[in-house]
Amino acid sequence: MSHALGNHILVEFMGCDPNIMNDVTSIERDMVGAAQKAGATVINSTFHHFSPFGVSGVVVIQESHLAIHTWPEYGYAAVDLFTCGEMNAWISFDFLKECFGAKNYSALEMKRGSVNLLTRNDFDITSMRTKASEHINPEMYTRNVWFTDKDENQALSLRYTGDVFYDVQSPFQRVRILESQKYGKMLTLDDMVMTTEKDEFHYHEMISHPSLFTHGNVKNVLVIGGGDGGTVREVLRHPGIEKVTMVEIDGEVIKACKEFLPSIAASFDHPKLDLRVDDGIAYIANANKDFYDVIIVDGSDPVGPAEGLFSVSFYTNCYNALKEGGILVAQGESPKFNEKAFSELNHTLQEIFGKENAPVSLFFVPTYPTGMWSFQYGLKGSKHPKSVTNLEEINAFVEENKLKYYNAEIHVGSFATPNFVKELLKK
Ligand code: SPD
Repeated sequence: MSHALGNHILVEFMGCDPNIMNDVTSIERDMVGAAQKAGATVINSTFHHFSPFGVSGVVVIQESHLAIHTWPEYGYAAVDLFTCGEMNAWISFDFLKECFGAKNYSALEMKRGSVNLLTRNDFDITSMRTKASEHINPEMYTRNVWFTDKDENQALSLRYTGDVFYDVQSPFQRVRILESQKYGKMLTLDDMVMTTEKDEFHYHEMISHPSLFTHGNVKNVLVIGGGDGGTVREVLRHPGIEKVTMVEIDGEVIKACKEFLPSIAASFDHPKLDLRVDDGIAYIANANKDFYDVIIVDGSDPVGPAEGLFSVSFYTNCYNALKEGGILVAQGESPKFNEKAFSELNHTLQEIFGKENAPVSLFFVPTYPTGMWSFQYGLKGSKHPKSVTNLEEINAFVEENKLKYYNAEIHVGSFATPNFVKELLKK
């Protein structure tokens, strides 16, 4: 048989463990491990997870590359093992078969670059190869693992270290703490970014302070959701508040954040906090009438356990539980990412609180898809957040608490709506 430059094994792994097929971290580790097991020198790895399912990635090795695409819903992985030189790619094959728990497989081996069909150019690359190898440190290969939060048409990807600090499938959702390169540790629920160490203040300051300063005399607050603790941390900065009740459905979220995001989960031991692990939807259905000054709904997106946080009955119950003059503020989705959920929620609030009593505030979150996000209000009284007069008090509070996003100008400005948003809000 004539000599070839490379050897290409095209592998079909079938009947693989679907959880492994959807786990970008373990696939990256196994693919790098497969290369190393066969004696290859790893240069770089790039892996992406696609929500809701699937992983794609490449390990570049000095001897060529290993690549993978997975379809967890079929327990299937398409793998390419392309090698040059002496490396035995069948060692990588055996290793991956084991790691993925493949029940069946097929493999097609192909020689690439038959030398008797090629004409060799007349230049010497030996010195270049020696020089290149001086720059390679096999212990320090570059990892390029990406977490992608997306729908069918748009995505936001964050590069992360590949390290997983927490990964638990709770009765409600998959709860993970990963570490992003740019924004530090982050909480993800079912493949969606919830919060990160370095930009959480955008969200948590803006969900809390505008309603509290608009009301002006808040004593009793209810927070539904908010398991990472950032919202109650901000609310509890207001000294006049007497009691904050927080109802989070998933104890795993609280546990994960207490351990790995302590700067966000900073106030769970506060004496004014009544922390309950319970279903917020059932809680508000049975709550006292005319009881709370402010209700904050810090929920996830309208899929999975948070779906009910977007329903008419839920907001009707919130309305009833608010005192006269009370304010509701809810995580309102994005007018650029999920327009439908955004406008439907506002229409619901207009229906329950009145057309003029459902304002929207817009703010930026770099780690949410499109970066443009909203909080939506229900006002059970005539005080509109745009017309706050206590601007000096706000700025003194901002100064004292060293806030990083919210201030008096942002308070007023965030309630200005671009024309395309006005269109979305029209009924
Ligand atoms: N797509 C993200 C929706 C925001 C959900 N809430 C975040 C929790 C922060 N406390």
